[in-house]
Amino acid sequence: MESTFIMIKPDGVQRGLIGEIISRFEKKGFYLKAMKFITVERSFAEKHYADLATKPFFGGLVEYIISGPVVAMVWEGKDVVATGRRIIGATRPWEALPGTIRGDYAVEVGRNVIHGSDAVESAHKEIALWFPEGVSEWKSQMHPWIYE
Ligand code: DAT
Ligand code: MG
Repeated sequence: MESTFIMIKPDGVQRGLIGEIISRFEKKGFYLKAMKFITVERSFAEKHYADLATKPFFGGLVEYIISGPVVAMVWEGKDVVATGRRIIGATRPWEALPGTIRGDYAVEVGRNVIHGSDAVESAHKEIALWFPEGVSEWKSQMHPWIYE
């Protein structure tokens, strides 16, 4: 089983989309392994987006991420990294299909509601950054009804 890092960005929190977003991952059959409601500092946001530090939009991206509380989560499941990205939809909301989170709830690339790790390796890095204390070991009783 794989884990991914998912974050509801400040616009998603402000717009009251927390429940809807969590519900989509839950109903799919993924397991919530860790969650925190947190406003991060500039240096932390810069570390999270370090790979994008040279991009022209980096400053605005960091301002946006630190502008209010976010919901940071770890979700576990089969192929959850790639499937999570499909649930989220394309980075640019006008390219995100209806039925995806960004396709349904976002308009602008700089207000695209949610983050999800883009690969297993980045998921490991992001989970370690956001949850240095570790995640829950719980196992869902639903498991045999979702996985063969
Ligand atoms: P994703 O969040 O889909 O993994 P990314 O890692 O390429 O996309 O970029 C991180 C975030 O940066 C993205 O969610 C929104 C913002 N961003 C990306 N490209 C942008 C652009 N051309 N202009 C403004 N913001 C951008
Ligand atoms: Mg990314």
